[in-house]
Amino acid sequence: MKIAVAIASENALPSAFVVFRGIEESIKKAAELGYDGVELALLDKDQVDVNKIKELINKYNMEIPVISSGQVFAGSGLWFTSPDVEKRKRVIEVFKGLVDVAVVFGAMLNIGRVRGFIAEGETLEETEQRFAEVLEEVSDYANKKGVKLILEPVNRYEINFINNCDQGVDLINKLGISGLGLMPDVFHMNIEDASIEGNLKKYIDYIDYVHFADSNRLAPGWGHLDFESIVDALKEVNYDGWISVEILPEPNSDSAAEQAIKHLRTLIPKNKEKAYE
Ligand code: LER
Ligand code: MN
Repeated sequence: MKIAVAIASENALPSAFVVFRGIEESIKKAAELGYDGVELALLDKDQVDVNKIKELINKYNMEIPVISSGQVFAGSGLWFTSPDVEKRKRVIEVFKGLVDVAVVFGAMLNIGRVRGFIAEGETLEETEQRFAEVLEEVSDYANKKGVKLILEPVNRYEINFINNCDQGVDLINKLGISGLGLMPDVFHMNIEDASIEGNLKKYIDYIDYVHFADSNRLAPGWGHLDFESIVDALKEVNYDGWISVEILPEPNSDSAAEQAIKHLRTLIPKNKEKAYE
């Protein structure tokens, strides 16, 4: 398993749940703290100079496993299930742009809150249908470029559609969209899933990436989740992917990022060959 930390550009909104802001400094800091990579939270493709970022991740021997899209939802007010057809067209365009960024880094692309809501007066079936139509167009494009899409269940206080891993897996099976994976976030699982460890093991064949934050969205070790038990569950089913730390920058970015990696390195040692000196 490898460990990443979520970062965003300098001007990212407070609603971006990232530890560091400012892409260049963040990559350097994450490398120095001993992370293996960074997850890039983007609003849209024009926010970043991919060549510059490529240079930096090579320099610091880092990887970008995932481009995350929460900002498209929180910052641009766009989501897949929007009743407004123009907004659906725009979200498809934005996602195609994010696929173009992801492909440069061999990264996956996440679908979190941006999947959208069950709108007032609409049924779950209507919402799923709209979600499926947008997803199909995005995934056709992503598949052609070799970029994997991953669906993240998010708790009921943030969204009212796909709140737990059971619902995520059911929908993945129902839609039959090729290459769509599951991306559990233990913060949301703690609120919505019957068992964090149980569902991580049960759905391991669907899982491509995992978000970590403690029960209060602080760094692991500063809330009441049992990360030893969670990591043991992932080890038991031979999970060999990424864990990404998506926590609040509290009490400040540096100490949150340091606490997270220190706590997790006691459970997931660093692969020495890859270490940045
Ligand atoms: C939001 O709570 C979250 O976990 C994000 O990763 C999804 O957009
Ligand atoms: Mn998350």
